[in-house]
Amino acid sequence: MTSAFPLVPWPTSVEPGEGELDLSRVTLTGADPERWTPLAAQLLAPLGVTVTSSPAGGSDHGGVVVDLRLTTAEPVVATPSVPGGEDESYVLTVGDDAVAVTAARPAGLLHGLRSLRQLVRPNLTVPRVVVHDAPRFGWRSLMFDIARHWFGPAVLRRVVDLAGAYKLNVVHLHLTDDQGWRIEVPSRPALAQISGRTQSNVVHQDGLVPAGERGYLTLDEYRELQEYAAARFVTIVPEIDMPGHTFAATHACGELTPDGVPTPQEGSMEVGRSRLWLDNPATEPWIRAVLGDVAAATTGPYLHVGGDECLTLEEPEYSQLVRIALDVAREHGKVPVAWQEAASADPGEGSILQYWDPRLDPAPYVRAAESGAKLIVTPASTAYFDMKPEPGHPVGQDWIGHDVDLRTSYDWEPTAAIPGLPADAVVGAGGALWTETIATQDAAFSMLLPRVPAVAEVAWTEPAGRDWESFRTRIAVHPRTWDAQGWAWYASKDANWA
Ligand code: TNX
Repeated sequence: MTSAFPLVPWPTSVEPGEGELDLSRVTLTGADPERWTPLAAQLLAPLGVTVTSSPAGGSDHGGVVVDLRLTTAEPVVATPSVPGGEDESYVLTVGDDAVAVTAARPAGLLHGLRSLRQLVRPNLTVPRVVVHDAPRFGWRSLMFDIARHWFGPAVLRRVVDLAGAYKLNVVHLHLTDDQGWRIEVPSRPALAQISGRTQSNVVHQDGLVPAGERGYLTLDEYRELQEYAAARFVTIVPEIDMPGHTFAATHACGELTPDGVPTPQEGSMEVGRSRLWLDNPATEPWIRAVLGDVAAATTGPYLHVGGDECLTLEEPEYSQLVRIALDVAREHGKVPVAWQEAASADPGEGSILQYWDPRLDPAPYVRAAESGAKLIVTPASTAYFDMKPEPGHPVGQDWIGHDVDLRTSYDWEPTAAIPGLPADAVVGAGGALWTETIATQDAAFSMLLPRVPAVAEVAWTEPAGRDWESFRTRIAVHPRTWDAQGWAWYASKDANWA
């Protein structure tokens, strides 16, 4: 079953039929087929499948009809709700001589096409089957750090494609940190102009973005990226990290420091030394202006305000600064998201905390959930794709103290990650790629693959449908697609490569 149907993430149900269909040519019909043609072609053409559409119905081109049907009927299985989330369920039927994808919402149609792509064999046949499917969690995310090293729009579109291929629906962009600032902010142009030039000094020892590259997203590029992602039902969540991880901010905006002198360029991998100051009269107006500009440029419902690793900031100053950021996000109509440490600011109802560090006492997150916060779970111990998958891996970190190989990324349960937390407080799961040691698209993708699919299955598939032996066999045929798209990957010893 698993080798005939190498679907990742594994669906709610898979009912095999008899025989197979030749899918070398397909004709899209049904709901607005012209809208779907470029997306279907992007998925299927790299495998050799020709895609056309026929708004009038029927197959003018002799290919197999793929009928896309939007129903207004009840969803097959209700998608759990997160703020802004919508139904993503679908039914995919590879029938006697046609394919049908049925969904209540457009996102489900694209998920159905993504599943169809995974069923295409090297000889361009697909096995007859009926797939019913819906996600377990409404938030399924991949975080990508473009602050430590700059990655431009072309790479970011590929990251969206990879996330979408595995039915992740959030790409969280870590846009600011000590080493660099990656988004244009009209009210504080120095941020991008000065700190857009800087980055980690681990790979490029001058700590500079290569000449000829801008080093930050203009607002036009940011808008276009969000449109690209939205067409694929992926929400971009921007993160402006504060009140720590702020050397790029204090380097560009000297008024943020106690003596008004800009901090030096920061390229090292050390964390926890940078900060904002609550009693500096420049601080709150800066937070309001920067978060206001980013919120205004953001089409999705979320704004991530950071809050992690403020090792030189004491209470209550830390929590007061975080509260300002959470409030500003809300004032701009956004759902605030923050790293787990922000629990001390009592973020409350309508906020989301992102759990990452299993070394810290979980009691504050349990209390935050009791007062209405929701949690998304991206533990460093299983879902940090910058962790080395095995000792001696050429890039990556190892501070979590063990390898994060494919099996480690697969074998974990989001609702059990935080001891004492009620399961219904968890609204999502995902993974994260930090880029202190990662400077190229190939280095990034070889950390993401094959581990992103593992975490995607953790976030999408109910525990009863998850099975390591099945996964390590299903994933083994996916490199054909990765290679066809030019996505680098790492040959984990855990997978059952054919
Ligand atoms: C911890 S995760 C960090 C990041 C580092 C990462 C490296 C988190 C919220 N903070 O600043 O890049 O570890 O693995």
